[in-house]
Amino acid sequence: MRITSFRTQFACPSKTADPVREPIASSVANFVTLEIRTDNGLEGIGYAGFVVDEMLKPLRATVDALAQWAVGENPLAVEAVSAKLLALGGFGAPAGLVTSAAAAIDVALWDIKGKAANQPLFQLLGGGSSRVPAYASGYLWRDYDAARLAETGEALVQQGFQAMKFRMGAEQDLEAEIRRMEALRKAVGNETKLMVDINQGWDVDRSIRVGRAMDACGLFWLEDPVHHQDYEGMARIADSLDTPISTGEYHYGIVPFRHMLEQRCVDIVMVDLLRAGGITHWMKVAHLAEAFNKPVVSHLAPEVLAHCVAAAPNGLIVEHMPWALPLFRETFSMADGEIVLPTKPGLGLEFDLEAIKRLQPEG
Ligand code: SMN
Ligand code: MG
Repeated sequence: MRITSFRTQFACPSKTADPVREPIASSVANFVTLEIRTDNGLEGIGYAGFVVDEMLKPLRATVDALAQWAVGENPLAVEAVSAKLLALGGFGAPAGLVTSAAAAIDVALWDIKGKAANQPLFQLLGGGSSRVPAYASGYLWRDYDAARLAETGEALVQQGFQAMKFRMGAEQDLEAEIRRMEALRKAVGNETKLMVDINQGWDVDRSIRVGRAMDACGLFWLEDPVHHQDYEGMARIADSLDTPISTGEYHYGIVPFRHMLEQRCVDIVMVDLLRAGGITHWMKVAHLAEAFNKPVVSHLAPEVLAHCVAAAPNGLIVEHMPWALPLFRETFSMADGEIVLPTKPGLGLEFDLEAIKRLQPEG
């Protein structure tokens, strides 16, 4: 089998996102979609994105350049194609664009691989179940006061979510941070898993001080309290707190995860699909984490990564972030707080070409 052609398009759900309820989506829910075709009539899809408007054109140019290098290659040879594209792209430098573009292609090739084998992706990757726990991520923002946080959290419980992530790090005084957290806990009850994301906003001392209050609140994890490359600082925080530390979403490729795991700065390994380099590389990090007896969780792209979390023996929970869902005709369903994956071959996804047409950027 050979790759014969490809097509890329822009798709910007940011255009229709509500800037108050979905502040980040209205800035970064922008994508480059990719369709790859083969000489035996199979088609695989993928996308790159989660970038501001201004980055869309360079991102599409990078996907186009790398996809052109993939034409003529065997789509089933995912490792070989990925290695070739990363090398030609300058070994992932500039990492942001090249690695994301290579990841989009890798995802499309796994989709083809699943269709060729007539198996859903989670099964092809070795998973046994189409169901995987998920947590709501796109709703509880840093600038919400305690009342808004509590009200939104309660609504998510009503919708059936049993786990959800909120953000902290905007308050000047520690008491205010803790009051927000306690208000949310009270609203969602002790049975709901609560994660908190700091997006690298604190220093080590503040992380340990607020983190001790979190230990009392029973949080499921504390995410990225300090800069993602501060392995030593992250390790001190992890050592000082009972609340598990999750980090990893900001790292490119697979090698940084070796250092994070060796330095014991992570309890729950979070891996981004596009920054890792695609499904091939996401699964490698999952297996590396398994060797350190650590669970792995996804970052963004639930319609793709739910397959990977379902397949990894140490897969813990999927981030349910809905930003890319408008690109597809149908995705997964939810039942009892879990994602139920489609059992069609490959990703089980089809682009909604009409929706994509409506989501074109201006100018
Ligand atoms: C996040 C950061 C940046 C873009 C999207 C999402 C956030 C998360 O850190 O973990 O969801
Ligand atoms: Mg995060």
